[in-house]
Amino acid sequence: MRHPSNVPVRLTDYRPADFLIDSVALDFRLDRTATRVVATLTLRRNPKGVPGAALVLDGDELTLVSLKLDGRALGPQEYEATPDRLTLSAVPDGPFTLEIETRVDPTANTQLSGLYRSGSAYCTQCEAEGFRRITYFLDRPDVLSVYTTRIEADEREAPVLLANGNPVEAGKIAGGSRHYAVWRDPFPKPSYLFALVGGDLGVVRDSFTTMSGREVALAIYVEHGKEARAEYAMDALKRSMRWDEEKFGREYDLDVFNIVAVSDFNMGAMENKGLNVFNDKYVLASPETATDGDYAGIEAVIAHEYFHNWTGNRITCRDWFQLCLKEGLTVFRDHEFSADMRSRPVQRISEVRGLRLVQFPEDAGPLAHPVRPSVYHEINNFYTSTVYEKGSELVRMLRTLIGAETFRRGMDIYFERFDGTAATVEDFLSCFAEASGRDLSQFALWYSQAGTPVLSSEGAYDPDAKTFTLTLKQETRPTPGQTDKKPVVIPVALALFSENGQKLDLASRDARPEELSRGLVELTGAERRLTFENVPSRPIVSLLRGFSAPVRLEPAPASADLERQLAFDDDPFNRWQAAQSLALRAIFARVDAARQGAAAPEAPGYVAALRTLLVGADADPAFAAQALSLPSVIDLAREAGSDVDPDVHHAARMGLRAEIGGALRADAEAAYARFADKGPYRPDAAGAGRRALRAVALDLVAAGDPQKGGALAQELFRNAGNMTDRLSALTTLALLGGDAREAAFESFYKQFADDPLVLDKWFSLQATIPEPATTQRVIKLMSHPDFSLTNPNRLRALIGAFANANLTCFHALDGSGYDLLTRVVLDVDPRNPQVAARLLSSLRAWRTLEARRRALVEAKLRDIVAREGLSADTRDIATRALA
Ligand code: 0A1
Ligand code: ZN
Repeated sequence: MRHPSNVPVRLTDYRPADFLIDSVALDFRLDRTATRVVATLTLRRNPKGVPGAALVLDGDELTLVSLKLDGRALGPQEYEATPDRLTLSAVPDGPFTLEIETRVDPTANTQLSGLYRSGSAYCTQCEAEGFRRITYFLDRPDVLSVYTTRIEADEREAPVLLANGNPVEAGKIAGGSRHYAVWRDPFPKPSYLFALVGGDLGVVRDSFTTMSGREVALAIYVEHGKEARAEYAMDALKRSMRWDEEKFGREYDLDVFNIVAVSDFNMGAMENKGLNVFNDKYVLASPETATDGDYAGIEAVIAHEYFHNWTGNRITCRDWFQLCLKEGLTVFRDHEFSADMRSRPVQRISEVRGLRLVQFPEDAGPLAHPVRPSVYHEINNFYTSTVYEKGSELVRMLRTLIGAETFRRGMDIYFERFDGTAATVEDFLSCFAEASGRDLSQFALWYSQAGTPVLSSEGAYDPDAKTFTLTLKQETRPTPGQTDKKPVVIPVALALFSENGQKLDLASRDARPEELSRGLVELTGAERRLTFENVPSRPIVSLLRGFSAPVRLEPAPASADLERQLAFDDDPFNRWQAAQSLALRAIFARVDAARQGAAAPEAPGYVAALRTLLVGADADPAFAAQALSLPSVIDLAREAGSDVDPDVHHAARMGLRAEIGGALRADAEAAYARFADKGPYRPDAAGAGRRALRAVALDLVAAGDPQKGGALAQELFRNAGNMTDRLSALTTLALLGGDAREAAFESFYKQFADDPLVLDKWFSLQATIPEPATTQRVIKLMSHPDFSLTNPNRLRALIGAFANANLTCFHALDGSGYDLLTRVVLDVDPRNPQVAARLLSSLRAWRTLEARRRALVEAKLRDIVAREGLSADTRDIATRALA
């Protein structure tokens, strides 16, 4: 395990590497506990490096077996080797070869970084700094090399041998059961994109003809017997390949594209060149085992990793500070893909929900950092929602500002100019500055400034002059280490509607003509005032349409305006936003009343609006399902911003839910019946929308009439033809409680005991039951034979779900939730620091809690940082969380 270093890595300290590695030949002899790796590197001095500098290669827990320079074995006095560094002070300037033999133990590698075992397979994970756990190397993204990989293994144990690039050669080794395969990747790449896999795996094959007519052999490797469950992923892969050609002109470049699904994986998936390795959660699906959400997730992650081939692999990052260069851009591309494959408005709503759920709290708390951070202690902790999701929002904003066509031209310049290089955010932006002729220096602030800007608006109507004056202001609050915030450029998409829902033409002397014609004004300073003319009556303002910038908009319009917006705004995102704002207002009114001991106020206007949505749901069930869903307790905590008491928020939310359920009972029952599944299950957006609406209807029935809801849920649970419906039934039963719930959990377990991905759902759902007994249930589940502290998916399913999605239990006033989390974090930390640190990040918003809970968390964090032997990852999160 790497131990904390007190030396931070800073963006301003970037220096080119002192050496370049043109080619790498790797020779692996796979063995469960003693794999031998021979790496032959062709090196030369980098003209941009420090002249005469020693060659210092990175390592991590490595055992050096032997070392040769230009074929000559080196004696121990000629180099210095420690587990985490290999130093050679005297090396030639011109090209020379270094042959390094190391020995690694894949079975003991519980960190799942480097070469490790997942089930009976060997696999690797090298991003960000895992390659140095395989061999000594210049393990940094700006050192690009051509790789040849030879793998040798026992054929009975590992009939399948894969690495990056194209297959070159394979055969048996005489005199035994061993065989080998050689792969060559002609595209220079950084070490973090290296991968190999060896194992006994089933495979699904297909092929794809690229836009220039080249045939690519596609394969997805999975556990034997699960091949049929990879069909949807294969279909998503082919659609992704076609989409990238059509939308970005990007063609695939190797003869093969391989995907391997493994069950032990720290993250979602990894874009290794030509050999993507996936968490099996994002590959395997069947109607009986996967929900609509799982299918959508598979489609998105398959696309994401495939799109990295151009945005990440062909053009990679100069250093890890530029992570958003590949991640933000690739998330933007996968979001666009999903929008094209499914419903664009529903996709946008779910993107924004995701952003607000994790990124906004991150940006408002002690772990806040810019999309491009300027300092880190542990890079693994920067695979964050800020880098990914906010990073994607920045690319989207850029497109909004310069227009889709100019954006595409900028992308073409980017691909053309930076192909084969390790680039920076500045390189990226320069392409769009050139394409648009705009100065993007203020836009660049979005990359360096942390925190979510607050956009506030104020409107004043003058009935005599028939003018409407809109004042927009922005402010970004200080974040750790950044007190002085400058105004950023905010594209504000807007429209004005008359009271009867007519969209008004925008006329104003305070805006440029193209701002008015596009309905997009730019706020570049702290404040901007716009007076609109020819406004016949007080207008309804639709602001930040389509969520045109990642900001918090304050205040929400008056309720009467929100109700109108929900009825007639032609921007679906803002219709959904209006429903959310109404719900938030209704819940917070209940919170206030509860705090004052007053009777709960009702929200008849909101309820009436929901009735209209429910009755008219047939037009777009997926949208209606989103608009009918109440904000979660996490949403409430974020919106409250301070003095958060999840118990009070949960009670108010449940109160409003009961009010809605009571009022809409008949409509909900009717919708539940109307949206019953017809025909065979299809994982498409239309079917998913109907099922989502039906799940919302079931929840409303249960809210208004628990008995009826329970009966319907039991029936659905028994007869469901797919996992989506079965899980919505179980979710309803979980909330209702009682014997029916326990019986359903038991029968679910019996039915799916052999299916790890389904069991994850079983663990998760139990962990999120919002009642005090859940903490004990979770503790008990930790002794369940199917629980495991070593499988990241299982750990996230139980502990991650508890800490992130069960706020009332996790934040219980007796501290039991915090005890549970910290116990697990400390237990997991020595084995898998990345996963431990990520679990601990669930405390990202602790400073917004009310004082008693805050004190409990602070004590826990102080206790953690005082521990000796903590990993760099966990120490970094705990230390920053206390900032
Ligand atoms: N680049 C991958 C995510 C990833 C990052 C780190 C990993 O190990 C520490 C693994 C995967 C992606 O964006 O999909
Ligand atoms: Zn990615």
